This record gives sequence, C-alpha cells and structure tokens, in this order.
Amino acid sequence: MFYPPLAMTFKIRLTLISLLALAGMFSCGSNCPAQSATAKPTVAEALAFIASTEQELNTLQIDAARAGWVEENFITDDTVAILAQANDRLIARQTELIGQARRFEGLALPPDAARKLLLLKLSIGLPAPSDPKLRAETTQLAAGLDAAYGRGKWCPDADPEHCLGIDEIGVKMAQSRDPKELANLWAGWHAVGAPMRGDYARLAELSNQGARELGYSDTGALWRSQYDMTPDEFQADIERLWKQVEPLYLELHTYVRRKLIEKYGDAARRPDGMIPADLLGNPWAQEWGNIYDVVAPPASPLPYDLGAILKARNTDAPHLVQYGEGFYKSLGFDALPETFWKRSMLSHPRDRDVVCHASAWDIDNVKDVRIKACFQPTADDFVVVHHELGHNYYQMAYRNQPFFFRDGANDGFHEAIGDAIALNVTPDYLKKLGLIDQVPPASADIPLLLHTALDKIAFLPFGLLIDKWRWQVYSGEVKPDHYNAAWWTLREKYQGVAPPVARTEADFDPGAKYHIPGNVPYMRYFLARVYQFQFYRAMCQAAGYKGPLNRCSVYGSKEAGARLNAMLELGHSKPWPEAMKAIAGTDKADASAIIEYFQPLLVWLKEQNKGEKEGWTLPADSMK
Ligand code: X8Z
Ligand code: ZN
Repeated sequence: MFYPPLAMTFKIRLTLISLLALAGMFSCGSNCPAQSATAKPTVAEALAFIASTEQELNTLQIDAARAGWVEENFITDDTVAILAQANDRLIARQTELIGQARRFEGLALPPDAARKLLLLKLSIGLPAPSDPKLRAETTQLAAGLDAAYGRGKWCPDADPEHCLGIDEIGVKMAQSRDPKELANLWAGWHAVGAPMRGDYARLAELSNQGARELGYSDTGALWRSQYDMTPDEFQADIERLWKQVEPLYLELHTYVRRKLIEKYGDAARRPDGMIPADLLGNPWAQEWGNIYDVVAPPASPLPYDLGAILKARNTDAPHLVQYGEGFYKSLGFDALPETFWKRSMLSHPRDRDVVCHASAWDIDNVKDVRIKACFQPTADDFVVVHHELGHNYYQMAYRNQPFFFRDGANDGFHEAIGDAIALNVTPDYLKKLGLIDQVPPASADIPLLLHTALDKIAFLPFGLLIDKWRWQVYSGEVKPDHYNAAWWTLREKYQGVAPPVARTEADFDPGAKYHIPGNVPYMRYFLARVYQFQFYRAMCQAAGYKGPLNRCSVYGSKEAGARLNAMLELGHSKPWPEAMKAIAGTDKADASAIIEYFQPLLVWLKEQNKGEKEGWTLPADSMK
C-alpha cells in the first residue's frame, strides 16, 4: 500500500498540507515564540513546533485515512486519483516538517520531546522526492499499484463471469488436491504481477531519491531504522532469531515434503529436494495449514474441522467478528464501538472492485476503528478476525497518548497482538463457545500442534525473505532485469520451495503478493511470529496457567488482560524493549517461547524424519 504503510494496517501515520506551512516557519501561528532563521533555537521553540506539528498532522491525517479507506473500498480511476493527491500532500508536508525539525538537532530536550522528533523523522513509509512533479509521479504510481492488486483477477476462460479474485483463488488453492488445477490457479494468480514490473521499478527509484533527500542511503535503510537500534543491529537481530527457529522449519519441511510425495508422486518430487510452491494450500506457500489432511499422521485426523463447523452453522462475517470481540471483552477490554459495525467492510461486495486483503483502520485516531476484509467462514479467517481486532484494540488502548505515540511499540508488535490472542483458540475455548462438544484427549496434541506449525513455522522463512528481497531492490543490489530471479533465489534459499511452472523476467511474481504493490513493509510479520509467542506465554503466566504452553487459553482472565494492556497503552511512547518488558519481563526478542510451544512436535517430527534426507540443494548460480 502506498500511503505510509501504517495507514492501512493500523493508521495513516503521516499527513497532509497546511496553509500555515510557510517556508522556514513553524505552523504555530500567533503562538509562535519569537525566532529568527539564524538564532539558536530554544527548547520552548522546539516544544511549540512539536505541539503544532502534532495538531496539524492529526487533523490532516484523518483526510488521508478517508481517501485510503474509500479507494480500497471502491476502486475507480477517481478514487485512485484522490488517494494519490491526498498522499502527495501528506508526503510533501511530512518532508517539510522533517526538514524544519533539523534545526532542533543537538538541543537538550525533555525525553518525550526528543522521542517525538525522532519519530517524526522516521515515520515516513513512502519517501518521495521534494520536486513536486516527481512526488506526484511517486504517489500516482503507488496508488495505481495498490489498485492494480485490488483489481487483479484470473480469468480461466473467455467468460468474464468465470474470473476469479484472490479471495476465491485462495479458497480453491486451500481445497483442491489436483496438481494440474493447482498449477493453473498458481500461474493464473501470479500473472497479475507481470504488468506491475515497470511501475514498481520506477517507484523504487523515486522512493529511493526521496529517502536520500531525507538523509538515508535508500528506502530499505529508512525502514530498518525504525527499531530503536541501528539498521545493522536490526539486521543482526533478525539473523539471530532466524537461526533460533530455522531447525524447526527444516524438520517441518522434511516431513511435509515426504507426505506430499506420498500423495502426489512425481508432481511433488524434485531432484533438488524443494517443494513445488503450488502444493502447500496457499497462493504464496506462506502458510500450509490448509493441507493438514494431506500430511496428517496416519489415523490422526484433526479432532475437529473448525471451518466445516463454521460453515455448517452459516456463520456470517459479523458473527465471525463477534467471536473475536468476545475474546477481547473477556479479558476486560471494551466492546467495539457502534461505528465499527456500521462502517467496516466485512464481506466482499457483489458489485465493485475492492482490496480484499484484510486490514484494520483507525480513521480518526480516537474511536473510529474499522476492519476491511472479505471474510469467509473458514478456520483461516477465524484467525484473521482475531488478528485484525488486535490492531483495533491496540489503537483503542493507546488513544490517550499524544499523537506521535499513537502507534505500536514497533510494527512487529502491532502485528503480533491479535495473533497472540488467536493462539488461545484451544479446544477448551471452542468448547466454551459451544463450537465443539468435547475436548479431545491429550493424544490430539500432536495433530493440533502440527496444524498450528503448518501455519506458524512454515511462515517464518517467508516472513523473512520478502523484505530481504525489497532491501536488495532498494539498495540497488538487485536491478529490475533480475527482479524475478532474485525473488526465486530467496524463495529457494529460505523456504526450499520452487515455482511450479517455469519463470522468466517476463514475470513479476513479487507483484502477486499484496504487500509489494501495497508498499507494506513485511519484516514486521517475521518479528510478530516470534513476539506473539512471547506475549502469549506472558499472558498465560499472568493468568496463573501452569500446564503445557500449547493448551493454555487465557479466555476470561482479567489478569492476562491487564498484563497485555500494560504494554498496549504505552503505544510508541517508549523504545520497544521497554514495551516488551512491560508484558514479558525481558527487553529482548526471544524465540524460546515459540520453541517451548512446539517442543513436543519437534520431538515427534524428528522421529518421523529418521532416515530422511533433510534440506535441499540450490541451483549452482544462486549458491553465493
Ligand atoms: O497481511 C496480513 C494481515 C493484515 S496486517 C492480514 N498478514 C500477513 C499476510 O497476509 O501476508 C497476516 C499474516 C501475514
Ligand atoms: Zn496485521
């Protein structure tokens, strides 16, 4: 998504133009302290600048949020143009304010004020050149790419009635067990990316120019600067976490590959040991829970099929969301506001193009929270509901913070809240909801853990590689004529998956993943996979739970809710390690909780994989 990515997933972060914004002057009007261009600025001037900036950005942000909301709910040439203009104003003003704030550098400010100036400098998600023509080109390209994804369809034949959007393709790829059909669906959806290549390359170039004007080497460096440590330290921290979890992924990959070969034979077998990316139940092979039935241990079907139960009960989208809301309420959080139900888009409208990819919004930075999604009664969407509500409850928890602190401790925190809550959807909890009649015996733990691992563990290398690709693109290490090859080099290296049909540079497969045309940074989701288990374990401890981690549900625990809220209400007011401390008692990201959660499965997988060759070989030209 092109407007600052936070706009879509949690809020419009930065904002529009002000008539008060005269060159070299603060927009504090008659309240401006006396000043001159050369005089050394005072603390009072800095505080006045911050106060007026917060007010201005807050007001203007609402307009940009509305433009984004309407465009994604009703994609037309006009809404795309309106969005581009809103973001043009937003980025222009943001860039000006960052420039003006430079004069306060080196001034001894109160810690909160210094942090606000730092956040002002960091919080621009799509930097653009200050040349108005180039900036307009940037915002138009970005809005166009977002719309192109939303409009994307695969038409298997000449009848337009048969065209499929990504929500329908997602369901078909989850359910089909026919390798030919899967390859067609995969290739059909990935064709959506190809026309985006030129625009994407130009957008990266323009965005880099904007980043350089702001003092960063490229847009990737700006993105990596958002984590209360240097970009290099951040990269090292990511590698540390990946090394902690990589062994789990290798075991899962080895097991799943064998089961797929048992099921599909040659269609799944490759001499290099990689898995064809279309056989994993998801258009991007990012989460594999949908193929549980294919890889299930003998005589161990899942004890219940949540998707089938929801469907049999004709659970509609609002009802699905009410399940999620019920969980948050049980922890002591408020009900969702009336306006949430009136203004959210919860199902695919019949008669217009929308961006179906689920997102949570905070339109007015106070209480106008909403979800935009095309929910279906599936187990996947049961999780997505909790995920999106996690964003909305975070937004509501930090709404009393000043403007600059109304955000997550970092973007990974924002992505982790709802997932941490969804981990509590245990058999015990489903029985409490009346969705199942009986809690399955302890022997069902391995099937349930395997199902969860297919989503959570399988995702880890995917979450890692998307921005590894984008960082290479932004740094210039990967040039446009190698976009697709570089994408697959990373997919092969980290995930051990291969394209089911031949790829060339006529394809642009990154474009078929929402967050690339949508300009949403992705490392946040990798971080969130680690954080969510830390948050979940901390809530379980707060609730006084003592058993195996995978069976914990804190449903109804006000103590767990209070522990969570202690972190949520901090928003972005403190560096993220302090927020981590507030919930988990440690100031480090740490994969020990995810490892603890899956420990029984890891033992089981190792047993299953005995004698099996682990891993895969990479093509010689990508071994560097
Ligand atoms: O994009 C999302 C959320 C919205 S913030 C639905 N997720 C990533 C994805 O779908 O690729 C959640 C998991 C990863
Ligand atoms: Zn999210």
